[in-house]
Amino acid sequence: MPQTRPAERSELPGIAQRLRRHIVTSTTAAGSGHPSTSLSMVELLTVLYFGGVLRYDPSDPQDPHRDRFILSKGHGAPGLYAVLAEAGYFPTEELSTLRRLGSPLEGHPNMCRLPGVEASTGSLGQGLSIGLGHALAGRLDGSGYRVYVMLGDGESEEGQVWEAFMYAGNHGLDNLTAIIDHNGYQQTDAVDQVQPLEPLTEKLASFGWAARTIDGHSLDEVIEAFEWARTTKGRPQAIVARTTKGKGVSLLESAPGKWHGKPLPPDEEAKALEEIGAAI
Ligand SMILES: Cc1ncc(C[n+]2csc(CCOP(=O)(O)OP(=O)(O)O)c2C)c(N)n1
Ligand SMILES: [Mg+2]
Repeated sequence: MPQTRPAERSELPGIAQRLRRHIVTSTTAAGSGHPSTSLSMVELLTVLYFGGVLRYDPSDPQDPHRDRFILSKGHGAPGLYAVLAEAGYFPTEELSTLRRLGSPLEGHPNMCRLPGVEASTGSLGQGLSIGLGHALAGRLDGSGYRVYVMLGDGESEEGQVWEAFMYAGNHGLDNLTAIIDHNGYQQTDAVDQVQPLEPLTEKLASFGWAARTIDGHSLDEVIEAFEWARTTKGRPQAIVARTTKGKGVSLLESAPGKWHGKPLPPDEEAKALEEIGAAI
């Protein structure tokens, strides 16, 4: 059975900082990609992979008993690649090959090319259904693995997402945890302007999920929420994480609609890295 790979609590801020640096440098080197999308989920990814939540083994990525993490908002690939590299799936130096021809670090995650990627995503709206399939299979097989799916809030407007929420709630799939990266923005505008989701937590509860809202940048709240999810029985769990799109880089935070899907230009990179802080 694969194990969690917990870091000390005191190490988590430094890991989050390294992920932010990787996200900025890899997308600026590529000249494309989604840094702001990736930055909003950094604390969530840090706790999943280093806070003792996910059970995984980079030397045996297909272990049938591993926990699954599915990045449904696949355009957040730079964030996923950063945490997979830090977790030991591949050397961090390879992050600079993001989006290069021939690199397995494609613009959106490709499960056929990169160990640690559980689902090929990028066409939004599908990841929760894929996770649901894993969760059902785990129940049928009597395996104790758990499934975690990260969704965007804009993505959560899609119909297929609500079919999956409905099915998982109706079938009491308590080995399934959804994390909604509720950064308030989608591609061009605020979610509230396009298709308001509120009251999101209450809607999820009405679909049979155990649901709660947290500050997605508070490591302590994220740690506590994953522990709550793991120990909740009889119902799937939804963690609605309030986050900031572009968190940690003031230019990206200042205009989330404008910066969606845009890397920082090279002349803004040094300032961004200074804001994030020197690598620990
Ligand atoms: C099915 C589908 N429709 C449209 C897109 C184009 N698209 C890429 S990112 C995005 C916005 C997603 O917003 P959100 O889910 O809130 O993610 P965020 O970047 O804010 O984390 C859209 C519409 C897509 N990838 N897939
Ligand atoms: Mg969003």
